[in-house]
Amino acid sequence: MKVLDAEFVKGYMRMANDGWLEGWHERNGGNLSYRIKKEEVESIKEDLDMSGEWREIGTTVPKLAGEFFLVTGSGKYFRNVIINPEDSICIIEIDETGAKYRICWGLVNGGKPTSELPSHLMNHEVKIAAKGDSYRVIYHCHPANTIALTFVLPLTSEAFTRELWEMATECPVVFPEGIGVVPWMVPGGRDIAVATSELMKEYDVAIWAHHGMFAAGQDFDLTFGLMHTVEKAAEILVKVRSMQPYKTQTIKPDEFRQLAHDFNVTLPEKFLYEKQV
Ligand code: 2HA
Ligand code: ZN
Repeated sequence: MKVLDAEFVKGYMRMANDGWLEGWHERNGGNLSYRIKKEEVESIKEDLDMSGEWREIGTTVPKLAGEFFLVTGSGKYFRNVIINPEDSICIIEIDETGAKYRICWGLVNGGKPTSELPSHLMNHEVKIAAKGDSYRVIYHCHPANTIALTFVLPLTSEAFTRELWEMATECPVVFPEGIGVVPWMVPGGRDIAVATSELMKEYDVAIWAHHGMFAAGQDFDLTFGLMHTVEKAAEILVKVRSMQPYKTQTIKPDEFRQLAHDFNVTLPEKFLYEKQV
């Protein structure tokens, strides 16, 4: 089968375009990676070129040896993915040491995978260790409301989790583990990848202060839905704070405990501290 006829490629392109339509991908902002299933790789093998040269990833991901990923290209625009996928995205294979990759399809006009490849691959590796084989998608975007909050909330997991949980009753059910926060760091390298993947051991969402957000999930719907839920909660908080500095009422710690009980999720007590509304 041709790569562009595969269902997972269609799902990937739809998600990329949905992110563009949300306004989360100005210029070349953001990147998306999908860890391709073994049977999906088999189904498109005839369309892959296995003669590309091996290049350094910039970090090592030994648990991903031999895996294939569909990823956005560095400097490519999300708005172009749906109209010119062969130019905008690529399939890469990781070598047996986990230190190198080669391009097997796509980027027909040259280029390389996303500048955030170390973060994507280290996040995938951490998710395999934490969740087994189920997590497949890592998504990075630049959603304005979440970024705006990184200028006013303390840059802690406790502050972001609790404030965003309060903004919509579905939030603690959608991300019961909470949200990680990475302080401002230079993007694109191993250091920010290490910091992000450390948080991904515990959380499915990591916010990059003054930059954007990473989300991890089992499939395109869950990962996009998670990003959408967090950013919508951030939008509500921005609106609330624009009206007045403090809330008049909110969801209280005991109400979260009641919600956790009824929805059968565990909400860590560290997020249920006493505070001013
Ligand atoms: O431009 O979002 O973090 C791609 C990015 C880098
Ligand atoms: Zn970015």
